[in-house]
Amino acid sequence: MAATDPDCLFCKIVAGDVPAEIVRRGERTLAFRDINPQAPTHVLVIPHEHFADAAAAAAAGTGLTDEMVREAHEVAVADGVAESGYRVVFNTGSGAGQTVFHVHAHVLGGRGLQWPPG
Ligand code: IU
Repeated sequence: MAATDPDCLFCKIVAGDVPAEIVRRGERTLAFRDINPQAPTHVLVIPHEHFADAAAAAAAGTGLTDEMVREAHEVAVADGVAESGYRVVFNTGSGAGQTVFHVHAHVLGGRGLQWPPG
């Protein structure tokens, strides 16, 4: 049985207890639009299973982070931003801006993206 955290907002979205604008459902992942979009395409790809961050998900050794990146690409294709370029971001740790401690890949596209990021 996959790990869940009853206090985790994204676990509640996976369970359907908190609404979200879902754009893709995978076997192990869910993709939904960010409520505070930073670009025309701003989608979060999350696993059903609860891991605090990308490093923890990768350490499980089940290919989950690969799957999240594949799903991020499918989101970009579906939103028509794959060809112009898009960004996949895993904020890891509060110092890097992580505020929700259920691993999520931000998929950002549809506008020019600056480097380095802020
Ligand atoms: P962060 O990398 O942990 O900072 O990203 C969390 C994101 O989750 C952030 O962009 C929020 O706008 C987003 N989010 C959301 O989409 N729905 C919510 O109910 C909450 C946060 I709370």
